[in-house]
Amino acid sequence: MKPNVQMRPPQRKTVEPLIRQIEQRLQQILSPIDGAPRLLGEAMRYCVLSGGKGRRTNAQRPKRFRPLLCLGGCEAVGGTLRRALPVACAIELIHSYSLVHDDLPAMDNADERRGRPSCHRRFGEATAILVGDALLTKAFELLSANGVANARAILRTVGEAAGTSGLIGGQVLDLAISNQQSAISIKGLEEVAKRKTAALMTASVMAGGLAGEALSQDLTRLKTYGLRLGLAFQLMDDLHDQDGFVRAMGPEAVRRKAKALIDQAKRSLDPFGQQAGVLLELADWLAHS
Ligand code: GRG
Repeated sequence: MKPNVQMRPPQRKTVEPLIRQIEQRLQQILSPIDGAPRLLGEAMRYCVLSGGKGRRTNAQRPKRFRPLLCLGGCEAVGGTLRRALPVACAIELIHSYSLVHDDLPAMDNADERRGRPSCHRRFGEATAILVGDALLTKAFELLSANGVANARAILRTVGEAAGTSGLIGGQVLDLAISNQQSAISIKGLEEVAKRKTAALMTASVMAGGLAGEALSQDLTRLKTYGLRLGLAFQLMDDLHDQDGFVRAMGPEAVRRKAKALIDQAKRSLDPFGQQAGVLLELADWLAHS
């Protein structure tokens, strides 16, 4: 059984006000939800929002890591954070959908998520499937709304990361690997991590850059940062869970690899100077999580 040790949410000073803004905007987006039957709205809010009833500790609250990456990407290129906020929240809805579906009996069959009953345990399986569908759909509605700069490029970037070459493809590979009897290769683990974890994180930071009207060379830098940080995130997550890479490589090698990737991710931000403050802070948080 996996130990229930989770990474704590980032709490440093620059990031805290951003988390508050993300929480407020998610509240606005999800209450009320146009046309949603009462039960569907309630279940969507239960899965996404931090507050409400439940026995969550601070460490079990959603970290909002992907929306923070998005706001950080926008800040790095000198964009206005306000313009990236709907994009950041849309990506958090996609992340939340993937967790709801990942917990389903046909996938990970998890009874708990973030310290309280998973969506299907609380609302039933059919509702949980529809909650995931509704969150994913809502995200694309937000991304295509008026006022989002570079909306077409953002839609494509996020769509690719959520789809067959990203989250969904990664989940299918992961399920296939879990069904094999043989030991998992490090290469196989990396392929899954790139798709399941790094793809949406990379898209988050790039979408922030696009919302901030980044130049193409800056987008390439953000992409490099996202890929490195995303892989490091999975390594750190596995260290907490003593799973995946830790079983294949051992904890010390995993820690060394994560540290090297985080250092490389930070170096790819050098050209942004102090404007990359949030992205640097997120990298430091991950290194010490
Ligand atoms: C069902 C399409 C589909 C995809 C599922 C996200 C996912 C793919 C599976 C969840 C299991 C897992 C270990 C994924 C790797 C990414 C990861 C570490 C997710 C957890 O993200 P955190 O730590 O969660 O940011 P919070 O709760 O803070 O939002």
